[in-house]
Amino acid sequence: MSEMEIKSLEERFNQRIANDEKIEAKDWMPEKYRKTHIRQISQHAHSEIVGMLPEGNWITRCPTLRRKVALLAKVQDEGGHGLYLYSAAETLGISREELIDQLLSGEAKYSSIFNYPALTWADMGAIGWLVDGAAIMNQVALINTSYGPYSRAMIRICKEESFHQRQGYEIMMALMNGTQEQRDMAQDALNRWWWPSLMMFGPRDAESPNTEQSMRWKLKRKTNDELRQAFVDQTVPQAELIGLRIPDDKLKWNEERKHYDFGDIDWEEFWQVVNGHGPCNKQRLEARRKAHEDGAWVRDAAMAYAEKHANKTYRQAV
Ligand code: BYC
Repeated sequence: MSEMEIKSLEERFNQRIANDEKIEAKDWMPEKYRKTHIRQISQHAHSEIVGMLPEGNWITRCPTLRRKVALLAKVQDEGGHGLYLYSAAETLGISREELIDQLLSGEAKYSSIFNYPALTWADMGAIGWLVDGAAIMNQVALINTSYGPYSRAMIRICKEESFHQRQGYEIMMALMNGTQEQRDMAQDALNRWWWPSLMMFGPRDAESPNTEQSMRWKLKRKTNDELRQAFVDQTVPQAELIGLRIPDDKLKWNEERKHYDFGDIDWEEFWQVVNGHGPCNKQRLEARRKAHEDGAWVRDAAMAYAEKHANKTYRQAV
C-alpha cells in the first residue's frame, strides 16, 4: 500500500473515532491501535481469570448454603467474563493459545489486586464491594470504548459486576450488624483491601505512559485519576452508612472541589506487585499453570471431537 493510501485510511479512521463510530474487527485500523487493544483486552481477560482464585479459595468455607450458591455463581461469572474478553481479543488476530502462553509465561500483566491473599470470610465482602466496585467504575466507562467487540462485552460484564458489588456490600452489612468480632473482621478486611483497590486504577495520570494515546483513540474514556476519584467519592458514604472507617487519616471532603481529598498511595508497593513481587504473584501463576496442565486432556478431547465432526461434515458435503 502506498504512503498516500495509508494516510487516507488513517484520516478516515480518525474521522470515525471523532464521530464516535465503533471500529469493528474487519475495519482498517492502525497497527498500534490493534496492539494496544490486544494488550488492554487480554490483561483484562487475564485479570478476570486470575481473579477467580482468591474467592474460589473460599467456596468450601462459606458460612451458609445461600452464601455458597452466591459465591459459586459469582466466581463462575468471572470465568465467563474472561471468556468473552479472550474472544474479543481474538477478533484482533491473536490466538487464544498465544494469549494464554503470555499469561502463563509471566509476559502479560493482570490486575495487581489479585496478588493479595483472601484471609477471612469478610474478605469475600470486601472483594465484592471494593474490587468489583472499582472494576465497574472502570468498566462502565469502557462501554463507550471505540472498539465494538470490547464495548459490547462490557455491557453484560457490567450488569453482572454490579450484582457482585451488591452481594459483597451485603456481606459487609451483615457482618456490621453482627457481633463485635464480626465487625472487627469487616473493618480488618477494609483496612487490607482499601489501598490495593485504589491501586487497581493504575499509576497517576502524570506517570501513565498509555493514557494519553488511549484517550485519543477513545479506548479509555476516563483517565486513571478521574476513575480513582469517582471510586473514592462513591465508596466513602457507603462505608460510613454501615459504620466502617476508611483507613486514611487524610481523607476529607473538599467543599470547593466537591470531591474527597485522600492520602498518598504507596506507589512503590504498587510497582513491586505489578512487577511480580506481591504477596501472592508466585502462587497465582502456579495455580493457573497447574489448571492449564490438568485441563490438557479436555482441550485434546474437544479438538479431536471438533476435527472428527469437521471431517464428517466435509465427507457429507462432497
Ligand atoms: N495492575 O499507562 P497505564 C474484575 C500497568 S477484573 C497491573 O496507566 P493503561 C474482577 C499497565 O498495564 C477486571 N498492571 O496503562 C475479577 C501498563 O503496563 P504495560 C480488572 C497495571 O493500560 C474477579 C503500566 O502499568 N479490570 O473485575 O492505559 C473478581 C502503565 O499503566 C495496573 C481491568 O482490567 C494494575 N492495577 O491503564 C473481582 C480494566 N495498572 O501494559 C473482580 C481494564 C496499570 O504498558 N484495564 N498497570 O506493560 C484498564 O482499564 C487499563 O488497562 C488500566 C491501566 C487502567 C488497568
